[in-house]
Amino acid sequence: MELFYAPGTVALASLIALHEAELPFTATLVDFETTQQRSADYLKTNPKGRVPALVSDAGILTETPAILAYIAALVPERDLAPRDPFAFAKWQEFNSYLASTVHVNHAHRKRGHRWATQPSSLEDMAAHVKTTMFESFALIEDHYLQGPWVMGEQYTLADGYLFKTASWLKGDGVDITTLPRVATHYESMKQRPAVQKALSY
Ligand SMILES: N[C@@H](CCC(=O)N[C@@H](CS)C(=O)NCC(=O)O)C(=O)O
Repeated sequence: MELFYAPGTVALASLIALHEAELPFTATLVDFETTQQRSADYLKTNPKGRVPALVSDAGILTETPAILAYIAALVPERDLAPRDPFAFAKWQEFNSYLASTVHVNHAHRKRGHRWATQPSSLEDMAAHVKTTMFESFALIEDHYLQGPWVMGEQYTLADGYLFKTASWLKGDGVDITTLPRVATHYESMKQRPAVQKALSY
């Protein structure tokens, strides 16, 4: 498999997942400095012009929740996603919340041009990110994060996804120590060899 990634992006969750699964893959850098994500060549792989994209023998996958579910399904014996149908759906609920709400909240700070053009609108959106990120992480702190891992005792690929999104808090103006369970999870994740390998790209 080939994972298209850029450093500092949500693609880290997929890099962590591939290392946790110990699946063979190559990582291909998409250079955001030269806006390679919007080059004609890359758009053939991912017409959305975003990372991550995972190219496998079965086809191309985009969207982090889909990529994580696929990687977990390739190695069921590793229990990287819940087996119980309801627990699996709750796991997808959490991953979907990160993709559809948390990531979108974060993107309003530097990617406001996706939604508005007026400078005052962009400034307003960027200024509000501190609030929306705190609110969504307070929900994760109080409602989703069971501890020590997202799903409780079972480490799953949602943990790498939470780790990546939590890494945005500081830049978004949220002090992670005001979210003690998220902060503990973040520190635990840094100890995992798969995370250290993924951070080295
Ligand atoms: N919903 C997608 C979001 C992917 C996404 O927005 N990736 C960002 C990096 S964090 C990106 O590629 N941005 C490039 C751009 O906006 O030009 C996912 O979860 O994988």
